[in-house]
Amino acid sequence: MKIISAEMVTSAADASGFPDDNLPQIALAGRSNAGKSSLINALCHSRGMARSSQAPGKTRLINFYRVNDAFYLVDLPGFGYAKVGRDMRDLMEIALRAYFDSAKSLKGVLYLVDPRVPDSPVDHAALEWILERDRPLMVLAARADQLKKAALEKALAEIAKNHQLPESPLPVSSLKKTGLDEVWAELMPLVVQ
Ligand SMILES: Nc1nc2c(ncn2[C@@H]2O[C@H](COP(=O)(O)OP(=O)(O)OP(=O)(O)O)[C@@H](O)[C@H]2O)c(=O)[nH]1
Ligand SMILES: [Mg+2]
Repeated sequence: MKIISAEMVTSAADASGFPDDNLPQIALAGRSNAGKSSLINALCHSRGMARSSQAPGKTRLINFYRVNDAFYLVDLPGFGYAKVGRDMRDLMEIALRAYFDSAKSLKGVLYLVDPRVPDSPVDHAALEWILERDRPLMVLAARADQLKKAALEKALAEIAKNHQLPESPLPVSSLKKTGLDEVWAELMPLVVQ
């Protein structure tokens, strides 16, 4: 995908703040720290448009990035992050729920799994929750550079088996910029109107 423009448009905690145009949206979901914000930057060739952090729980609101004035990449708060305190966790959950319930233009979900944790209970719960909402889902193995080839292959097979995926997750690395063209190839048909 040729990126002509990519900009942060808005950040919202509930449906009143979501964009009300009808541009298609692709959401990035996954456990906290899986690398969602970093992947948005990598996909858009941007260094710091989406804020990432070593400390999990960085993204707490729903952030909308408009790409090529044609569609949005939507950065969601991490699923299941316990250390932010009960009130904040509730707010993050409410935001996630509000997003999935109200996003008419949500065309697909990229779900990031950390291949170093191929059988996370949080991923089980989150994937089940997303599948109930019936949106096209693509599972990625993020931060793939952190495993050696053989270990990565093993993790990909385990993720597919543990989560009963129809196919192996696509490995991506925002750091090494690998797998990005493959992600765009999957997204392209979902975002062209
Ligand atoms: N080695 C490596 N590290 C990565 C990669 N992608 C992200 N990271 C690191 O992982 C940490 C978390 O990345 P984020 O992009 O903030 O993760 P997130 O999923 O947005 O996290 P929350 O906003 O807390 O839900 C940061 O320290 C990143 O630098 C990658 O492809 N390879
Ligand atoms: Mg984030």
